[in-house]
Amino acid sequence: MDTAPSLDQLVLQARELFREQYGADARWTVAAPGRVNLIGEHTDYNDGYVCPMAIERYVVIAAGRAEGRDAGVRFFTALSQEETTLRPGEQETIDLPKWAVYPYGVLDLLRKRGMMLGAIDAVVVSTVPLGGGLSSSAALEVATATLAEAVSGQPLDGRDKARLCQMAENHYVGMPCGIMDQFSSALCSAGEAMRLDCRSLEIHPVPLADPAVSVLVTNSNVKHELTGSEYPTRRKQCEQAATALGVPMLRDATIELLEAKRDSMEDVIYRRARHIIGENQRVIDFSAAAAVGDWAKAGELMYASHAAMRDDFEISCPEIDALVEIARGIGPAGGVYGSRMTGGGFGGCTVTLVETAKVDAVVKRLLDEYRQQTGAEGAAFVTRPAGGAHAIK
Ligand code: GAF
Repeated sequence: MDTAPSLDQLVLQARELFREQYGADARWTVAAPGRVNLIGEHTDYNDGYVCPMAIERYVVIAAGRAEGRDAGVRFFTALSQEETTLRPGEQETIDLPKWAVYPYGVLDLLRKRGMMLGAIDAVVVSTVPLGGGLSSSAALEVATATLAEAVSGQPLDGRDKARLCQMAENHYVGMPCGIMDQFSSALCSAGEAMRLDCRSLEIHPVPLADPAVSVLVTNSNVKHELTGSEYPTRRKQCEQAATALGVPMLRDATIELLEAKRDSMEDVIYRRARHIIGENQRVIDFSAAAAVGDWAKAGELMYASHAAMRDDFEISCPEIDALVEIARGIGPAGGVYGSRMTGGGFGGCTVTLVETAKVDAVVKRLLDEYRQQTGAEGAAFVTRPAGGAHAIK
C-alpha cells in the first residue's frame, strides 16, 4: 500500500524547507487537497452532476514576506527543485516553466481584481500524484489562491475562489476544464463526498461514514498522450449533441429525447450524449444509494459508469480497463463493491469501493494481476474524505 506523509508532517516539511531556502520562519502556511471523483465524469462542463471527495493528499505552500526586493512571488518547488519568481501582469506564460503557469494564472486574475501581494517567498511541497487524474493542478491553483487570501487578509467566497482557479486553468494554461476539480479542492468537507450540481453550484453532502467501507484509489501509472487533444474534442462533441437535441446544455436532455432524435444524429455524437445523460442520472442514484449504505447498488452504478466511459465516451484505455475488470473479478465475495476510472481519462487512476476488512487482500490481488496482465506497476492507497483548502495555524 502506498503511504504518504500526513498533512501535519507535510506542513512541517514545508516550513523546514522554507527555513532552509530563505533563512527565516514562514509566516503563512496553506494546504489544498487533491480529489477523487466517485462518479460523474465529464458531466461538469455539461452543467450536470458530479460526486467528488477531497483526498488525504495535499499541496502545501509555506511563505513569508521578502524584504528588500521588488514585488513578485518567488516559488521554490520541492518536486523539481526549481525556483521561479512570478510577477503577475509582467510575464508571458510561454516564458514560465509549465508548473508555474497554474499559480501565475491565479495571481494574475487576483491582480486584475486589485489583490496585490507584494514581495513574497514561498516553497511548494505536494503529495498529490502528478498526472494521475487526482487534480494536482487544481490543488496548486487553490493553494495559491488560499495563500493570497492569507497574505492579503481578504477572504474570497469559496465558490468565487473555485471559479477564479478554473478561469486560471482555462485562460492561462489553456485547458478547457469544468468546475469540479477546483470546487472540490476548495470546498469539500472532511468525512463526506459531495454531490455537486455544476449549474447552480449547490452542494448536497454524501456522508461516507460507514467504517466498513473504504475508498481505494489505484494508480495505473500510465498516461496516454491523448488527454491534451481529446478533452476539448469531447467538450465540442457535447455542445454539438446539445445543439442537435435543441437543448441549452446536455444537462437539459433526457434519454427519451435522445432516443427520439437518434436517427438524425451522427453515431459518435449520439454516444457522447448517451454517456452524459446516463451519467447524470447515475450520480443522483449513486448518492442516494451511498446515503443509505446500499453499496451493492452504488458499486453496480460505478461499473455502469465505467462501461459508458469506455464504450460511449471513449476515454478509457487498456490498462485502466484491466484494473476495473480485475476488481470486478474479485467481486463482493473478495470485498469489492464497485470500481471505475476516475478523472479526465486516458490513464490515471481507478476508484474502488472496498470492504475495509479486506482492503489489504484486494490491493495485493489488484496490483499482482495488473502487473501480470499489463507489465505495468500500479500503486494504491486508501483515503478518507478530506476537508477543503485552508490556512494552517
Ligand atoms: C478533468 C477536468 F478538469 C474536470 O473539470 C472534469 O471535466 C474531469 O476531467 C472529468 O470529469 O479533471
